[in-house]
Amino acid sequence: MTAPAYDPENIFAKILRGDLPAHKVYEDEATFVFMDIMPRGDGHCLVIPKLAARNILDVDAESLAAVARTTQKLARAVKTAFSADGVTVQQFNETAGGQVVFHLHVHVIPRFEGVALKP
Ligand code: DGP
Repeated sequence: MTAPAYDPENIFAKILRGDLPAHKVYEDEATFVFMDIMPRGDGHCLVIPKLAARNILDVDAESLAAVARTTQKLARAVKTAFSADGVTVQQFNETAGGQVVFHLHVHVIPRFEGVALKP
């Protein structure tokens, strides 16, 4: 089955273009990190590639590697910044996989012993 095409009008593409505001946390040549607008916990960030990619099913290997590097950097940074006990890293693909915004993104969420994520 053919994957649906990338839609350049998705919300995260608009954030990358500066057409929509976002609380930027980190940026390098290949990736951008900003706060999730509906955080499931304190410090909930999203890591995205700058190149167009719908999700993990169609991203190029180089962008995916850049996202992985930034995700590790962020996971370490938020764990320290929030004095967290752990970090949840989550990623969803296509509607059936729980994806809502169709630009590849990785959730990075600081976690604390005994504290559940908000739904
Ligand atoms: P999902 O595709 O299921 O991984 O969920 C998309 C996430 O994106 C969800 O946690 C909320 C977040 N989100 C949706 N719209 C915006 C927005 O306009 N700005 C920001 N910062 N986050 C958003």
